[in-house]
Amino acid sequence: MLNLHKSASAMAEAKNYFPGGVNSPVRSYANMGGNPPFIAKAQGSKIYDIDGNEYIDYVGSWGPMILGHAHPAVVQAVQEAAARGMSYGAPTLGETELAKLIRLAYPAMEMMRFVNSGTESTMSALRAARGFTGREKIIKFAGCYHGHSDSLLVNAGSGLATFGVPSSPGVTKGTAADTLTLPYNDANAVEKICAAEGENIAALIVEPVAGNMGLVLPRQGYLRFLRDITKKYGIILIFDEVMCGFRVALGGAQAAYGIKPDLTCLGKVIGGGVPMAAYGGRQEIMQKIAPLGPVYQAGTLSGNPLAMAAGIATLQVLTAEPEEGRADYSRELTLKTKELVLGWQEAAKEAKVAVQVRHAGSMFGLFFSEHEIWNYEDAAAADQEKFKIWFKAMLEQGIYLAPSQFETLFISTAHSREDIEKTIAAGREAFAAVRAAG
Ligand code: KE4
Repeated sequence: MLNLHKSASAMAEAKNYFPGGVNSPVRSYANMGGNPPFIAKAQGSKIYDIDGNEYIDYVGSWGPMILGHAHPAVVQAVQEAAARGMSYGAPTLGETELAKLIRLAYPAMEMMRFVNSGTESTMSALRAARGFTGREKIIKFAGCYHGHSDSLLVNAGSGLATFGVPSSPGVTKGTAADTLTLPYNDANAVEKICAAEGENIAALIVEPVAGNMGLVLPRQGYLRFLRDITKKYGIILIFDEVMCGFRVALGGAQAAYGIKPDLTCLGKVIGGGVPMAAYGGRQEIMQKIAPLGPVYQAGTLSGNPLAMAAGIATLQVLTAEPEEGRADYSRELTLKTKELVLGWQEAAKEAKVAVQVRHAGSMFGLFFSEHEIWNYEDAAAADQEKFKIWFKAMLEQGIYLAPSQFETLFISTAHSREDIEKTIAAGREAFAAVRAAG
C-alpha cells in the first residue's frame, strides 16, 4: 500500500482554503476516491510526492512538460530571466523571438497574440471570429474541452437543431443559446446545421485530435470535411491545439493532417510549464484585435518574460537538429509512445481484458471497451469501474497517470527505455487486477 499519510493531512488542510482542496478540479482525484499525492518536486520523467514516493509521470502537468521536468536549459533560462526582473508590462524582444519559433512550426499563424491560459486563447479566438464575421453563433463538439469561458461550457440541446444548454450553473441561457454542440466525428450533423444556420455561424471550434474525452482521433477525412464546409459558409475554422499542438507532431494536427485552419489556439508546451498560451491565424482576422482593430483583448501578464524564456528554451530544444544518428525529437517521442501502446495492448490481450489503446504522436490514451471510440458517447460508455481499478493498481506500482479516463497521457523526451519497460510491466499487473476483479 502506498504511504500517502502526509498527502492526506495536506489535503485536509488544503480543503480549508480551496474548493475540493485544489486549484483545478481534475487534480482532486474526486472520482477515483482517496487523496491525490501532494507533489514535492519533479525531475526528468519522475515526480516525487511529500511522502517520498517516486513515480514515472505520464501527466506531465497535463501536457506542457514535453522535455520532462526541470530540463536544465529551461530552468537556466527562467532563472536568468527572473534575475532581470519578473514582469514589466511592456514589449520585449523575447515575445518576438518566441513568436518566430511558433510561426516556423505553425505557418498558418500569420499573426498572433500571447495570453496566459488555454481558456483565454480560445475565448479570444472566438471573439476575434465573431468580431471579424459579425455573426454570433458558434459550433463546438461534445467531449471537446476548450477551457472554462461561458460560451464553451455548453452541452448539446435536446435535438441537434436546438441551441445549447449550459453545462455549468453560472452560464446564462442567453450565452448558451449561441453555442451549438454537435457529436464529434459526425459530418452529417455539421452538414445539417450549416444548411439551416450556416450564414449565422461565426466559428467552428474543434480539438483536431481530441484529448478531453480521453484520446479520440478524427475519422479519415473528417478534418478535411470541416475545412471545406466552413470555407463554403464563411465560418472561421478554429483548431484548438492547446493540447495536441507539438504533441501530434511538431506542427500539431494541422501539419499531421495537412489542414490550414483560419485560427489556431496553442498553450501548454509553448510555456514550458509557465502560464502561457497563444491564439493567431489569418492576418485579416488578427488585424481586428486592439489596438489595431476594434475587438478588445488584453492581459497584464501576457507575454511575460519568464514564460517567454521557458517557451523559447523549450522550443529551441524541441526544434534543434537531431544529434548524429538520432531521430528528431518528434519522431523519437512518437516511437517511444508507440512502444508503450503496443506493450499495453499485448498485456491486456494476455489478461483477456478488452481495451482500446490509441496514440497520436506523444499523446496516448486507454479505454476499457470492446468497441472503438469515435465520440463522447462511445467514451462515456467505456467501463469506468475497470479504469478505476487499473488506475489505482498503476499508482501503487509507481506509475502516475491522469485520474480520469476522460483525460490523455503524455510522454516526454526524458522518458527512458527502462521507464517504458517498467510501465508496460506495471500495466500487465494492473490488467491482471482488473481481470481478477471480474
Ligand atoms: P487552460 O485554461 O486550462 O490553460 O486550457 C484550457 C484548455 C483549452 N483547450 C484544450 C484542448 C485543453 O486541453 C485545455 C485544458 N486541458 C486540461 C486537461 N484536460 C487542463 C487540466 C486542468 O483542467 O486542470
